[in-house]
Amino acid sequence: MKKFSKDFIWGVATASYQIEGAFDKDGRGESIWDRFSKTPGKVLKGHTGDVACDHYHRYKEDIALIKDLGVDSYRFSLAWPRIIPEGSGAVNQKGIDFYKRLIDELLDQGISPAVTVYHWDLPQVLEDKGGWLNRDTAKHLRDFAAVAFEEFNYGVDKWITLNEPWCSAYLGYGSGEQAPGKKDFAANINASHHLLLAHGLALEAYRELNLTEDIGITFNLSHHYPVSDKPEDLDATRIADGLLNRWYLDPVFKGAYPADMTELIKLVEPFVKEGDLDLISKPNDFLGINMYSRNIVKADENGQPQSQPAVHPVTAMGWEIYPESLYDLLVRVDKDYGPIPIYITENGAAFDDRVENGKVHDAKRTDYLERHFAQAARAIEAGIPLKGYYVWSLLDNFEWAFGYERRFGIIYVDFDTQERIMKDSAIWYKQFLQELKK
Ligand code: GCO
Repeated sequence: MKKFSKDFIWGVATASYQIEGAFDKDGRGESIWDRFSKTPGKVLKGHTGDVACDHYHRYKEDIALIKDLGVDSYRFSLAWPRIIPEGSGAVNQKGIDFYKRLIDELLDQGISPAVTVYHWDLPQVLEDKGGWLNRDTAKHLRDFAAVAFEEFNYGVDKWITLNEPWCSAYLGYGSGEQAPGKKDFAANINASHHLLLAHGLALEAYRELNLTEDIGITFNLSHHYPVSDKPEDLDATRIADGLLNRWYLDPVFKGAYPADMTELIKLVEPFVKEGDLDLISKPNDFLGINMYSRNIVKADENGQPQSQPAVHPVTAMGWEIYPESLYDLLVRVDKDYGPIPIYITENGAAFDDRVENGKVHDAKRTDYLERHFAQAARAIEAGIPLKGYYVWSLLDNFEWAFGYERRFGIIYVDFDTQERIMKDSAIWYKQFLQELKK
C-alpha cells in the first residue's frame, strides 16, 4: 500500500484501566470502574481490572513487544486515580513516577508516547459528588490535565484530552451499560456538556502552558447508512448521526450543538453557561477517530432510528465488518468539519482466539486490519489528511462490561499466567511495517 508516506505514524493503543492492574498499588485511589466492576451483575463473570494484564509491573516486557512490532508510537492513558487519588488536591508522586518510568522506557526504545489524559477511570470520590453531572468535575479534569502536561510533556509526542466522551456520557449515565451505571437519558446530555467543557478547559490549560506538542480529542464515530431512500429512513438516519457523531463534532468544530437536535438542545441548555461553547471550540491540532464498524438505520413506527442487522460478517462484538465505511467516514468528517489532521486512534476487532501449539492463528483479525488499512490508503489518495493509525489493541485486555471475554489484542494474554503470545496478526503487522519502511 504505497499511499502511506514515510512520516505516517503507525501505532498500537491501550488504556489504563484495561491493562494496568495494580488497582490498589502505590497509592492509587478507587475509580468508578473499580466500583462498577465489583458491583454484582455489571461485568461478565464478575471480572474486574484488579490485575488485568499486570502492565503496571510488566510494562518493560510489553514495551519490548511494542518495539519488536516496529511501530512508531504507543497510545496509552493515564489513570486519574493513580495521579490524583481523590480526584482533586494532592498529587500521588508514586503515580507520577510510574508514568515517568513508562515514558522513559518508551523513549529509550525509540517509541513515541501518545497520551490520553482521560480514558474513563474517573476517581470514585468525584462520582460521589455527581461525577460528570457536576460541572466542577470539568474543572478537576483540567487540574489533573495540567499536572500531566507539566510532569510528562517532556516526553509526550501527542496529547488526547478525552477518549470517546459519547461512551462516558451515554453508556455511563444514559444506558447504564458502563460505569457509573446511571440510566437517565437526560443525565447523559448533561454529562456530555461537562465532558466537552472538560476538553475545552484542558485545551486552554495546555495552551496557557505554552507547550507545543500536538493536542486533540478522540471521538468514537460511525458512518450511518439509511436502509432505504424513503424520507422516514433518511430522517431517522439523520437523527442517529446527530446522536452519535454531530452532537460531539459540532460543538468542537463548529462552536454550537447541532440545530436539528432540538430535543437534546432543550435538555442541554440549562447546563450551558456564557462562553462554554467558545471554550469548547478552540482549535485542536488534530482529531482522533475511533472507528470499528458502521450503522444501518431504519425508521421505527415513531420515526425514531432503529439499527438494522449486519449485512456482512460480524466480529465477536457483533459489529459488522465493513471497511468501506472507514473511507466514507473520513471523507464526511473532512468535508463537514475539516480541514483538520486526523489520526485513527483506534481500529481493530475482537474474535474468539484460541492458542494452538503456542500460536494464535487469527486470520480474521489480519483480514480485518488489512482491509481497513486499504481504506485508509484510499482516503489518503483522495486527499484526506490522515496522519496516523493506532491498532486497538496491543494486548487482550479488560473489555469493560465484557470483562476478559472479548479479545481485541494482536498479542494474546493468558490471564492465568500473564504469558504474552504474538498472534499471527501481530506478526503480519510487523511484516507489513517492515515492507512499508523498506
Ligand atoms: C472504545 C474504547 C476501548 C475499547 C475498544 C473496544 O473505543 O470503546 O476506547 O477502550 O476497549 O474500543 O470496544
